[in-house]
Amino acid sequence: MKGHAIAGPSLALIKYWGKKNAIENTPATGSLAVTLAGLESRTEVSFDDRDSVVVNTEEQPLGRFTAFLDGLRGDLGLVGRGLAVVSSNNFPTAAGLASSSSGFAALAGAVAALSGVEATPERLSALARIGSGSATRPVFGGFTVFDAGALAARPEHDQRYWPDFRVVLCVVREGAKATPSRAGMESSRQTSPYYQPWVDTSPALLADARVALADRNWGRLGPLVRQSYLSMFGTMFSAEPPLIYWQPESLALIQTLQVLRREGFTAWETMDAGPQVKVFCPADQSGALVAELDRRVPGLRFLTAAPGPGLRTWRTEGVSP
Ligand code: 2P0
Repeated sequence: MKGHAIAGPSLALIKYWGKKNAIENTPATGSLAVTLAGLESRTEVSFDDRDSVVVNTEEQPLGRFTAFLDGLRGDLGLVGRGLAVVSSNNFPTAAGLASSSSGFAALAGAVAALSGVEATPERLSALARIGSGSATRPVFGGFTVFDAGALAARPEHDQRYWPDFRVVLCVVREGAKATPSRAGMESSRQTSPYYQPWVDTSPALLADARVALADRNWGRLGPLVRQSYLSMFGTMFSAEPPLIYWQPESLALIQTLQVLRREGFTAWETMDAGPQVKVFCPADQSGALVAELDRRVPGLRFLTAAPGPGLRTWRTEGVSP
């Protein structure tokens, strides 16, 4: 018997950075995100004598996974059962393309499917949270909100809500990042003088962005998206030691996008805990935008994604130990 799940990465327009409660893994700042289509974490889980986790054909140290698997077992009636996890991503892993959001959502979904428990999306979202805060969000498709202090994310608008919405992912570096988000946000919290102002200003950003999204208003949403990521990076740059995920091409893209906006493009970038730049734009501009970015900042790989579906899970029967 196997449990299976597919999840897309959750890309935040308004960012989660910092924890309200590190044990419960609840966020200090509410986030608003879009689940992406076409980029996928696929996970299958079966019972085994011991736990094992393979990601993209490489066996992983269990460190980060043990507490998560224990949490899933406790909630889903699987205490004492070993779990063999095999997962793969069809996009760069641990590089700031939100692979932990899709990976942990898919893992929660696959274990739930294996258990046979009919878990609601809200319960799956809360389970995914123990793996990664951002993994609460892609349990739902389309646009999602994960409020400060919340145990689960909630759906805001479904996948079909804004058919004109695209994300151009500019892949600056393919390798894994040096500092995982969890360590980075904790360092910001402990050492940055701008961390508390970041937390204090984030509710208004989230509220305003939800209104702009409800109006499908690029002109209002774009500056809020920019404010959120640059404020988040303010806490990273001012941490001790400073946390600098940007690469020269990241800055070149940010500056090029300022020029392209002046030239008439509706395109607003964001970044996460990595060097990649993600650009939100209307569908009919995405092709020309990629062509201009490629011309002005050559040598990068570009992926374009629309809002995608939420977590899909199923179970297959077969020999089970
Ligand atoms: C986000 N990020 O809202 C923000 C923006 C990265 C930058 O959520 O400690 O991997 O596992 O809860 O979810 C990445 O943080 O951190 C993240 P943990 P997570 O998408």
